[in-house]
Amino acid sequence: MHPLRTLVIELYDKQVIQVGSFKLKSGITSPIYIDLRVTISYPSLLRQVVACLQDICRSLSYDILCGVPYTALPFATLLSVENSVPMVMRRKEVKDYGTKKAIEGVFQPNQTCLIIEDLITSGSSVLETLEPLVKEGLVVKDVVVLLDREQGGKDNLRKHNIQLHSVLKMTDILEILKDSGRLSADKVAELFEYFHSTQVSSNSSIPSGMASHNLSFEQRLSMIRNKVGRRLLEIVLKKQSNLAVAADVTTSQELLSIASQVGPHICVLKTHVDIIEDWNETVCEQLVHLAKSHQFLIFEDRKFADIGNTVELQFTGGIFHISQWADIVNAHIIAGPGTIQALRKASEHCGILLLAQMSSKGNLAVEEYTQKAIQFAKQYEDAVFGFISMGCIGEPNFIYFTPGVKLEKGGDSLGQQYTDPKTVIGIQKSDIAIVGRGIIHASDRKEAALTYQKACWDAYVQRIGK
Ligand code: S5P
Repeated sequence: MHPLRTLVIELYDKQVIQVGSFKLKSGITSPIYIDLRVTISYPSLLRQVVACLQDICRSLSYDILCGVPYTALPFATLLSVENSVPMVMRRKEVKDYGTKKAIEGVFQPNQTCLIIEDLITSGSSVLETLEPLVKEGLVVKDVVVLLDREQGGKDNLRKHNIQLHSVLKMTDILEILKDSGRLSADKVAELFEYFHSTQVSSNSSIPSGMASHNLSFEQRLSMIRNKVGRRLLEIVLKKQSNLAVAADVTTSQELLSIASQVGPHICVLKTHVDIIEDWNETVCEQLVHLAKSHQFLIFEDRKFADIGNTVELQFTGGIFHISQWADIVNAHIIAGPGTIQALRKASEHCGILLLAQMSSKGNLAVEEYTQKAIQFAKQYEDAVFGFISMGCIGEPNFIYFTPGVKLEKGGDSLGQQYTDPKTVIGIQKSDIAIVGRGIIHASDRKEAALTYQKACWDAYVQRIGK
């Protein structure tokens, strides 16, 4: 029998691969569960795994090996011994105490390091290992993985100029399990459908520059340069809420009623002031008063996009005088840095978010655009404290806001695409979830806000492993 076929059947028979309904660490339910840690309990199985990895490693050139902790560590160790190639280890814990090294072992800058991983989904664990290796001057070109779930990892790594080599793909596994009679054709068709529909698209996945940090809001507080950003994190921590509500309603009465209903459960209330038909100064004062008493920030989602001079007028003037009451505004980067300069010049009390990605189908904020937004943010870090993005796309000194969040996945008829809070906060590692119709259209908005608050906060707590 072909060695890969033997391996898959053995992985299934030893229950390394299980089919059923499993709640993953991320909170997502998956019809398949793969626990490659089990392989250390079966030396002959472990030997087969390593032999298959070895077949791929043979064709690559490298000076040093590094396994992604923890499951791939024994694989890397055995490969290291087998090939007499030295190994390094990445420390998994966050290094915030000075002298401890991020990478253990002896190595020289510019040596080529081959990363070994057990299983890849989006590629985020590999990227977490990649970052400290690159920081130490090692060169990483290839990753060898036992199993590719084919959910976006290969593309994500390619964006970092890293090539993924896999022993097995999910498709191969399912075919082998079907052919060997382990799974019925219907079951396999159902699993194919699941993997197809849960593809991590390149827009919702982590683009290059993705942060590998796993720092808590407490740890990040002192890293944020802009004072509105810091104030936001203080509120988030105090209220244990990383929920922003998008109050997309058209009357001031509804806006104020939403602000008082959801106020205790949110850190930010997002407005579109230009859709309120009866906006006036008194409404504005009442909203600001509610923000103070319930302790939330007001984010006017104006999406400034014009040349600096026009933006300054739009921000300070007209009938809305946004600069006088908004704590946060956002801007597209399409017109260049002048937009940011104008906002920064007009108000130092207002923090800026840049639109680096969007939630809507077919949007044009692709990888290169996202990278430009990150570059602008770094340039104006005193005023820009974060992004509108589909997850964490940069470093921990910025805050990531994600719109298009709803407990029920799907979308609307005009291109909005929804992702659930657990995925947005737990997997895509965003910080603040923006929920609109999920709460606004609920029969009991207060209760819905509480449900979302809990879901978003739990996902955050689980992510940082508190
Ligand atoms: O890419 C984006 C950016 C934003 S700010 N996609 C979005 O949906 N938004 C805003 O988030 C949008 O303008 C709306 O106010 C909110 C989403 O509302 P929902 O009702 O679809 O949750």
